[in-house]
Amino acid sequence: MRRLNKTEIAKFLLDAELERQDVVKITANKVPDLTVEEAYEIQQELVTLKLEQGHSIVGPKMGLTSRAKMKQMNVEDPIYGYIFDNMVVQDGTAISLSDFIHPKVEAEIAFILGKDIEGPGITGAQVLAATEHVVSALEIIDSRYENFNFTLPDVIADNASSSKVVFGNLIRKPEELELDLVGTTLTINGEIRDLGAGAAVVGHPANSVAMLANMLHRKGDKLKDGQIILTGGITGAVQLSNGDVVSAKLDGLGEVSFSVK
Ligand code: OOG
Ligand code: MG
Repeated sequence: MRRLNKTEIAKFLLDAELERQDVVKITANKVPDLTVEEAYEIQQELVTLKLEQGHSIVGPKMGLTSRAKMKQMNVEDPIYGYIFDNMVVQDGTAISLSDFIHPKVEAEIAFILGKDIEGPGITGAQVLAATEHVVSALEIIDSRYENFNFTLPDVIADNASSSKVVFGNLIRKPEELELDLVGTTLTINGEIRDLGAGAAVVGHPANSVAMLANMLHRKGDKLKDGQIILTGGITGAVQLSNGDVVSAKLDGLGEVSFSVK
């Protein structure tokens, strides 16, 4: 029998995050045949450890939902992870590079739910009916693995590289917009580094939330009223450097920004 201590691996990844020290991916030597299911169990241990440290969940997030992201990371399936309250950075403020290992930024659309959503069989239309508001977001991801090099189970265990998130302050009703047609630019120091539209995210960002509800159902969980859900990068992720001024503009959802010091 192979040995798999899920709590030990969760602690290993949490330590890497707290110490800002990258580590070799789990599948390189610890558990070469780690399955997706086991990886979500490690993620659950990591979530429990964070809750025990007094942090609370803002909402689950989806990742690897666009072609741009799947191609960039060489991984084919969408995944989920969790955003915690201590990961939220105020719009327009500065982050410090010393708080990260090798951060990257991506532009996303976030959904704020007005009702619980419980799978299976949830559709994008049902998600839109249960969504109170949508906002723009910049997600800062910071894989705990060397060079952002991972397999699907590795990145799942690592809470989908979650690190920080900045939400825009223009709050809109989902029915006021065609979310698949929301044009998006990601600008760093005045230069557009990537662009896209909402449809890059599994055809429509609401489909991403529907997928999430259906994935959570497999572990007997659901999306909850009041949660804020990141639907996944519309753009590829761009490496951050000291002095960067980062902003994303999303048509109808305004601008969201931060700087790096
Ligand atoms: C995994 C996180 C992916 C997204 O929006 O696609 C993600 C990674 O690329 O390190 O947050
Ligand atoms: Mg993301």
